[in-house]
Amino acid sequence: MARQHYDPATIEPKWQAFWDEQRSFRAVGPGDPGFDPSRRKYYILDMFPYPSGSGLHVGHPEGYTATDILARYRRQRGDNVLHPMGWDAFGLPAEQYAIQTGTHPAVTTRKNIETFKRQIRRLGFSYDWDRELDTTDPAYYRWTQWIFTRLFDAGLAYVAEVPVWWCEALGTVLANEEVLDGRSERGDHPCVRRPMKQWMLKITAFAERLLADLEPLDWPESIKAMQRQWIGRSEGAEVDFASPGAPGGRIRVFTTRPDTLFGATYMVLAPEHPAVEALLTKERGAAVRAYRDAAARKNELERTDLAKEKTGVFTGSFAINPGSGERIPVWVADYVVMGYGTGAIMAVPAHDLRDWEFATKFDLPVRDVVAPPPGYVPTAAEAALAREGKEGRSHPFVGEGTARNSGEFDGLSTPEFKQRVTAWLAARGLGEAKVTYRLRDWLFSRQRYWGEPFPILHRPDGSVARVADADLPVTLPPMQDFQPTGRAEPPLAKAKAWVDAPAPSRRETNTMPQWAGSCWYYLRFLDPHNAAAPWDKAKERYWMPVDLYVGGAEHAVLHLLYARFWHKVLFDLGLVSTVEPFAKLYNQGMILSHAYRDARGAMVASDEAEEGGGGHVRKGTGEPLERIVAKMSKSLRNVETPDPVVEQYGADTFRLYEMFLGPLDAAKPWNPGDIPGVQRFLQRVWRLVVPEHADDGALHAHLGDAARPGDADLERALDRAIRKVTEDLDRMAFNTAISAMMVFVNEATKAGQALARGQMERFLEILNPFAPHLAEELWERLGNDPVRRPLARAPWPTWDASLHQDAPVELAVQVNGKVRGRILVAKDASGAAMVAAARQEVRAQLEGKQVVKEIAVPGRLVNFVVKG
Ligand code: ANZ
Repeated sequence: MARQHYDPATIEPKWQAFWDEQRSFRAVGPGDPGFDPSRRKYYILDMFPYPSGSGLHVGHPEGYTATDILARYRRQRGDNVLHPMGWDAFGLPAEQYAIQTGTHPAVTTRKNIETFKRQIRRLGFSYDWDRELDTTDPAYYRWTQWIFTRLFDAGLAYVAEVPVWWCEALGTVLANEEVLDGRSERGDHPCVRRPMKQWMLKITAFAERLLADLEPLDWPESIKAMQRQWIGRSEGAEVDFASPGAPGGRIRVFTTRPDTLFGATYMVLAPEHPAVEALLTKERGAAVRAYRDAAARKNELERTDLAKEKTGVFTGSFAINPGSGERIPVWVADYVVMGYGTGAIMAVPAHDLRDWEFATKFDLPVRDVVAPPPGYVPTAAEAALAREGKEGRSHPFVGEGTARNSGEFDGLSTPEFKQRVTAWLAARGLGEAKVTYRLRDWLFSRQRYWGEPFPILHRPDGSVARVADADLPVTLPPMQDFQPTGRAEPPLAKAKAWVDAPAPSRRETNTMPQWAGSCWYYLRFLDPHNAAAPWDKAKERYWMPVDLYVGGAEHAVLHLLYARFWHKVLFDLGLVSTVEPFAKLYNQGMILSHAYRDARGAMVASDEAEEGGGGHVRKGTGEPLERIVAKMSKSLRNVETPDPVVEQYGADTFRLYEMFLGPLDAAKPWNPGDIPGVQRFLQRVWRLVVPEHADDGALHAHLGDAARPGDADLERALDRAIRKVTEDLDRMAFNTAISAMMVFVNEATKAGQALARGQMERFLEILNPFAPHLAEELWERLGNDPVRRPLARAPWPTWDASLHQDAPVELAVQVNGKVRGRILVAKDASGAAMVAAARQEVRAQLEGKQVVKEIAVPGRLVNFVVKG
């Protein structure tokens, strides 16, 4: 007799083919045959990947496995699950690769998508592949362009000559969000500021809503904080200072501390401020112009960094402080930037660190106007700037306190003073309350080839118009030479026939940034084959918002802010029904790898090290190395990929191992040494059903009889496992759910013939989301017809509350607030368990209706709010 092994290499392809054939994971929405509105919808989305040339690394399937487990779990719970996958395939790497190798980016992209798809499919994820999309497909970007035309029509897309980040190495401009500390986020190349004509999107018009609407979202607090910080709301006032030489006779400043008005002893304009030219006097002219030219060569960070030595020049002109009535000098200095507030400040050296430093350097007067509260201790930054002898104070004070040296306002607290002085200025026509945001408009054009062309025409008279809907998409022209020109002129300018096709108008030759396609892909998934509209409105109303969005925290600002912005534009146009796209966001933690460090602390790539001398040593030299946990990177050659693991152990083991590494949101190292242990667990599950020596397809004899009752102890163990797995899935605690299943399998193995078939089936129902290939195989071997009774749709098992210590409690089950039944559940039943039991109870009343909300109040009631 043959030995019957657990053999993932035969089981896994078999079930993957079965799911494909059966279209087991097809999501059914309004308008589709078989749509059942009474089922609760669940839209669960992964951040779709950029299909890079190197294929999947083990970090990709971390989130995908988690969402797949939840998608499968929700299907078993009876939800109508939408779980799609696609490709974010425009962008720089494909283009750079194309330039290096001479292969067209369309070809590279197609190949990379194939690789990604093959790798992802091998892991058995339950995506609805009928909805697959690719942002570089003209049938997709037709609608990206269509949305752009809506932004254009709404006045939210405009061309401006703005100082932008130009990256010489990449040959393109970049958005603020793509430049960190003056270097490109991609490739870490130096960037410089220069004025260029660019397409901008008016995201600033949405600043307040982007901020306010964050609050109710179920998102990690850290991500919300980053978005808030990026939007950067500042409350303060704008104040006019009379200055005869300035245009209009006044200079307007923005300040967050109008209460320090009497302490403003000089003013500063940004070098690019339009009033500079009018203010400079004959004697000062040459010095000011020279200074302005030098400032243009620095970037914003270099200019505003507190640690940098302050520089500046006096214009020769003066202004009047509207509070103190004093005549104060007007300077130009590059620590004031043009893009923020009004580009001019009132300088209050006693209460602002930069002003203090500047005043110290140029020997400008300091006037102390805020008394610190009693017991106040200077901050480190304040103390660092200490200098004896000015007005009896030794350091600046930037906190809040009580006004002094401020005329009629003396004695007021900082917040009171702010209000009073703002009203006082407003009454005299000298200023007003003002809210300012750090957020800048979104620089939306790139001088690259591999992106969406703008649906824009330049007319002979110099005006711009958008391409008519009927003429979309504007497809990328096939080109051989798409090298960036290195000048402001984009590569598309070289496609002369394409540019001139709409003669006498000419096409816009910039392309959209990579973020464009990902701003709305979650909407296209709802209706991916619609050729008449980007999506059907009824489908959008049904599926949106995304119930759970899982991806890396690196998208805290860029993608998530841009997508929220577009969504709000679409909402205002009546094209979507929710104000926010993603109700719940979850960030998976980073999977780390290993690297080595030599005695001098230098990093050593993983393939240069080997085991030796009781530790690790450098190959060849034997020099001792320290093994450390490090991020996966090409340069350290420590990128772990799923393929070898799946090859050797199978997809189910891979999935389980990924989830067993630790909590989903934690950073954790990849330790392949632990993989065999995980596989042993699955082998034990196999053995519970399949005897070691038997004919092909044979079962343990004691599982043959479906009517045979199970052992009571085992029943309790199973109940505990079901309960724990259910509760853990509801809080996305996958690793502890796996532990609970391991505990049960140990018990079941020990119990031997006491395991009943019904018990094994219930166990397979909870194992299924985690290890679906193995679960399906055993489910079938137990005699279930996978077509007529598919495990993928088998109801999620409930546990018997009476087997637990606590006496069960009675809950009222309501439909739209009216009591329709009563159920018994365990005293500490989870919300999900209460709802599952309640649903059974009022099945009949829910039939044909759409449940829009479920309210579970422990110990009291479950209420279904239904429509229809
Ligand atoms: C007077 C003052 C007194 C200020 C004081 C601060 C403290 P946030 O909070 O980031 O909004 N400022 C305004 N426009 C600027 C510009 N274009 N470039 C550089 N600095 C600028 O910062 C607002 C404060 O930053 C403003 O309030 C202004 O200095 C400065 F005790 O005005 B303050």
